[in-house]
Amino acid sequence: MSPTNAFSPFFVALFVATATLAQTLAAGEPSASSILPAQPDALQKWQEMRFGMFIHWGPVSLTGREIGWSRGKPTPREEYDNLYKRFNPAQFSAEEWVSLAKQTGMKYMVLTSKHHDGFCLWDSQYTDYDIASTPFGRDVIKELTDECKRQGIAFGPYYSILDWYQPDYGESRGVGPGYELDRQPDIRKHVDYVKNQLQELNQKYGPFHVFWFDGEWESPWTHEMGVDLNNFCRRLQPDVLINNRVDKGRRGMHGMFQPGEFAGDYGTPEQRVGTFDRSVPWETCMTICRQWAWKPNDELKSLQQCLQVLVLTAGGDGNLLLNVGPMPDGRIEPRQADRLREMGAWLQENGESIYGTRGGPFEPGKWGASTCKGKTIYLHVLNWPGDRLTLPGIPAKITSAQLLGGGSASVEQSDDSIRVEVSPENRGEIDTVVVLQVDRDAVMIPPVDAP
Ligand code: JFZ
Repeated sequence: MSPTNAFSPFFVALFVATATLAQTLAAGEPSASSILPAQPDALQKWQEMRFGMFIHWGPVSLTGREIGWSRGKPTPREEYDNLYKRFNPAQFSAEEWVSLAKQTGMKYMVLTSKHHDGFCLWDSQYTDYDIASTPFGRDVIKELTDECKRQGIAFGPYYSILDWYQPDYGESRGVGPGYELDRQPDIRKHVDYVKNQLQELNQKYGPFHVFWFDGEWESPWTHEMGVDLNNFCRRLQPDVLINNRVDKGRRGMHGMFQPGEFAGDYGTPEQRVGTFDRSVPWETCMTICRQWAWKPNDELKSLQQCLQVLVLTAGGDGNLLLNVGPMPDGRIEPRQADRLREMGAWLQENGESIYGTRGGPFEPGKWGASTCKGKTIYLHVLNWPGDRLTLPGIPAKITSAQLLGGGSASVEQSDDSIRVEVSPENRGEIDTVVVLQVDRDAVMIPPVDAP
């Protein structure tokens, strides 16, 4: 290239433009195109599963207090950080846990591989604060992932980014046992630790259906780190899903976010049913009792509460990740297991109105919720307002109506309303599922508000 050409206005402009772009990227400006997205197939398969088991477990179960949060108060740090030396859940059986998930009608499982307290439920080469250092010694993640593969349950690790045990994490709660760091905490070292562990998990126990992150809200974690970690996971396993707690986009316990602007494939409403949303995938996480980790005599939700949550979630177009906290002996508490099996029995009868459906077209309300699949709409009537239920009209013709599992339902349709009647003796105790056939693809019917 001749000197004249190199200084031509065109090359000068190109040079300036490139330099500006490079500067922008180096400064870590949010750049939507830099977030590697989920594979649509993987997301759809996950949505079709609709129902999963969340498990919060670790040495903390010995105290009956909340995982992570009870470290320091009320359990002194010294004591909390040494619980693992007594952790010996001799009755742990991966076979029983996974069988229970199956009997419940759950299609996937998410387990706290590492919660905020930093303890690791697998044998990690990056720390000794792990299951291999307990008297138990068996690798919980190994046994569970093997069993999940055997029984056809998808598995994903919950992984807390914040780590109050690792000194390099650097948040004020984050001083580990005996650590007197003679230097400043270094978040870059912590990020390396996180990435090393995720790679290790994936290599030894993968593939996973999801990396379920948490603990993104504290100040050491930034948006740039979130995008970077998202892309790291995606490169590890291109078809994996990543929840939105990888990045800073989550708006409080509502759990929703702006995809594209922030990393993550789905929203994570916590301890509440998410609001109807077909454009951003979401998953409600909720405890079957009140605490995430096991607590003796914790208040257990009734079957009615559990099924209402499941139905309202599916009707809002979301997934449900229902949490159990196993006991220090390794068993899931029998009364919790019984409740789950009751849900499973209901799903045996009514599962076609949940799995593989989308929420709507009638948005959830006091009356209940609806789901749909193909040319079928499932009305889940949770509260009959009287003799009949009146719903707003839809631009589709209802060609038949009956109860799921048999039994008659009568429907009168006009342009602006639908009146549904089921005689009281034919109504379900908790949920009456009315199956409507319509003359077009029900998912294409625009969602309507149904208070
Ligand atoms: C988080 C965890 O802290 C909790 O232990 C559990 O694992 C849940 C699934 O996710 O929940 C939070 C997160 C943040 C707050 C409360 C609960 N907060 O900032 O008050």
